[in-house]
Amino acid sequence: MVEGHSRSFTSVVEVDLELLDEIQRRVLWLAVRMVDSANHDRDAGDGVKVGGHQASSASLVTAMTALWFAHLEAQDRVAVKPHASPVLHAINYLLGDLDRSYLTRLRARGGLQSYPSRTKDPDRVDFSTGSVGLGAAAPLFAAVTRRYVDAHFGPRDQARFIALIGDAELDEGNIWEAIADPATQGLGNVMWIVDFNRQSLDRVVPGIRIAQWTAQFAAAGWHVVEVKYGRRLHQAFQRPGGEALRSWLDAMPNEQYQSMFTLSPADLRSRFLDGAPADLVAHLADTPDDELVSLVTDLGGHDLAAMLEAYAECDKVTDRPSVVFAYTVKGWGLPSAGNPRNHSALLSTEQVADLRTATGLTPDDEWDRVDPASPAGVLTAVRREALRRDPSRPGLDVTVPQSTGIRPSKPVSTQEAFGRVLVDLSRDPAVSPYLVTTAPDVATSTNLAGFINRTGVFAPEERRAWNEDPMLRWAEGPTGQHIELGISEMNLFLLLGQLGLSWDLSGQPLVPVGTVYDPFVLRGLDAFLHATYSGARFIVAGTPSGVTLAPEGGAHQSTITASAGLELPGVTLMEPAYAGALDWLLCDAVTRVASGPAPTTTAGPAEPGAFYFRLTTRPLDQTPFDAARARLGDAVLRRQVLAGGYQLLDAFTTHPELAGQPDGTGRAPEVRIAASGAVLPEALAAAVELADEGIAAHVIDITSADRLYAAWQRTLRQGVRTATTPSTPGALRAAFGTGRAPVVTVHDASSHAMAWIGSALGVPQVPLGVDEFGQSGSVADLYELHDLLPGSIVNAALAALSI
Ligand SMILES: Cc1ncc(C[n+]2csc(CCOP(=O)(O)OP(=O)(O)O)c2C)c(N)n1
Ligand SMILES: [Mg+2]
Repeated sequence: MVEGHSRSFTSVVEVDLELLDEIQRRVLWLAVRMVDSANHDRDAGDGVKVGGHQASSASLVTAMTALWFAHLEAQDRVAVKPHASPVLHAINYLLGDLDRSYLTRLRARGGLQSYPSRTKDPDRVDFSTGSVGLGAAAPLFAAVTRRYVDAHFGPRDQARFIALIGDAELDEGNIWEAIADPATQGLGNVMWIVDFNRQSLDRVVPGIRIAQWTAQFAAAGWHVVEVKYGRRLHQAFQRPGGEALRSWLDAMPNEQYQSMFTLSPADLRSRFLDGAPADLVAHLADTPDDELVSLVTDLGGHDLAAMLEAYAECDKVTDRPSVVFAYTVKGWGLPSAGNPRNHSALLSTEQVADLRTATGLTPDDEWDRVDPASPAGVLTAVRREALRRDPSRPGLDVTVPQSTGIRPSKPVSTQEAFGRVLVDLSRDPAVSPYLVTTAPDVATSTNLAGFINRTGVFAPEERRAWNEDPMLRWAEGPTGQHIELGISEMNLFLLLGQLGLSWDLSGQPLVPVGTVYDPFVLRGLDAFLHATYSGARFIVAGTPSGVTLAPEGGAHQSTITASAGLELPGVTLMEPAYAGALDWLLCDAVTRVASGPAPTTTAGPAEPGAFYFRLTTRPLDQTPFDAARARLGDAVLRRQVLAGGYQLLDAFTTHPELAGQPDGTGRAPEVRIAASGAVLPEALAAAVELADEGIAAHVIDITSADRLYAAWQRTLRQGVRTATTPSTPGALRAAFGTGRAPVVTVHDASSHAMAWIGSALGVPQVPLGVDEFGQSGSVADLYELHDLLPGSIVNAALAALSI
């Protein structure tokens, strides 16, 4: 089959293996029947196949039964590969953590999710999985988080962070990015268990890859264990002539080995011995066909003792993470075992009936838990107690200031203001201990240096600084509050996601803040999604963004990130232009992250998830914001900034002559220019030009298109659901007023991101934005290329007035 070192089974396992075997048969049955029921007992009537993965589930039954019924402790956290979710639910059910009614509601609305979900499943799920590769890496970053939490807040009860992953998940690059990063080194409480069934979705994984993979793990500093053969094969190897059997098996390619599973016992013999040396053929001549089948398919991943021994061996290695390659059979114990087409194959009703009978069940008791009075029932009760956990507190009891009072007198960029506000918050003794920043090698270029100078860089042990840099004190040690990552945006979002779940997975809420070059948010987008789908709470600054990063050219200019931030569920996109607005928004986001999901703060009900600040390095004159502050007052302005937008410039205040007579005669035509972020100066300049042409142009600063859109959607949905006329949401009315003037939107991002505002207000709109790749140049060059200069905004306003 495949080369590599296999293990011996001499150590004593203090568990009753027969009991465990009885339980694993029940787990297999429940997992298979759950999928069967979802497909055959329910009819949604929509013609869409329900699906499910019986074979992928079966291959992890042994590993998972061994874990939950003989290895895990209450504090341990486990990620389960997406397609084994029925196994997890079956185990949770047997342990009393899931009501029986859910067993027939796999993949049904409000029922069990097809893939483990922290936020949507009713039972205990430590990590959401689904997009392969991410579930594997999540516990690794949860362990990074635990190491940080222990260093800063004192050690908690020890926990192991475990991932059960499919072998084809190792094709995902994020796996290798995760294990290569120095931040994940040395974590002895991490164990990955690879379900090494040598099959992916489409095929038998070609060739022999185990040697390459084990070498890659070892090179990254991991402890590698292979659980290759089961007890019967090991015994056979010990007998005279056994070495030939072992060499033959070790050398056999995956494809040949896998092809045996679908054959009759007699055919299997000839396939197995096809080309074999004469002494091996003779050696096996006396072994009956049936016995030969069970012998050559006896893999270690289905040997409970071998798996438990491997787990124990990993526990002994405390200075680095461990990976266990468990050789398994996809479809173990099922008629579809090893079949290359078994990934989504479902057992027939007859095959399910046979499995039911073989498990010792009838249709009357098929969904029952094990008899509590039986030895298996007693073991189950013991394990239920052993795994009981107290609920964690989701939020911090701290008062975060509403503002740091930043009032720059000179032009300043939002990126610089972000750095200054963070430094200020790090001086606040109530908030500071919980702030933790991270960046993928862009900490200094995204203005985190000030924070790092104050708090230091996190390292498990004190490290000597070899370079004394007067600008950046890169002091590394256990008290540092910045976690530096290599250039992997996947790792950034994976870490932010786990820092943002620290309240649950490490019993300590944190306020995580990440920074990333905005164009490369897309590089980590799937991990961003995974984090927010998992319910993580954090702040991320994408900076610099847009074509305003003019000299850097098209490869560094982000255009679709605003849309991504706006559309991602669980993420609130914010794009302020002025330092004062950024200060309020950032303090508010810190408050919301700190408070946890419960609505306990003065900031009102907490929004779910993450807060994404899209920032720039373009210094902006702050006087227009100061004028709006003077006009509206701090309280009103703050409320509107937080709600998503405010009127930055009222044309009738700056140009009273345009307002005409008190009776309305002589009033100038009106237009509203709504801009977000770096382009506000152009919007203001266009308003001046329009005033010269006798047009009253009001300027609205959109601080969060996302919040305005969400407010609009809420009123729309309410109208749709109750068949009533939707009202204009308060936040939009506050920013835009009640007039009917047309709108021009201006955004250093795809024009599409704010193209809905006209609809929301029921008025004509011309959306300006960046819909092509940019190139190098000055800001003015790029704004000219993409029609963002005042002249283009003026023309857009005239066009809007003529629609
Ligand atoms: C990122 C991503 N790409 C593709 C898929 C679709 N997919 C689901 S399982 C699978 C194959 C997984 O094979 P393996 O990890 O070996 O799991 P097995 O079913 O063999 O246990 C694929 C391609 C996915 N879920 N996520
Ligand atoms: Mg596989």
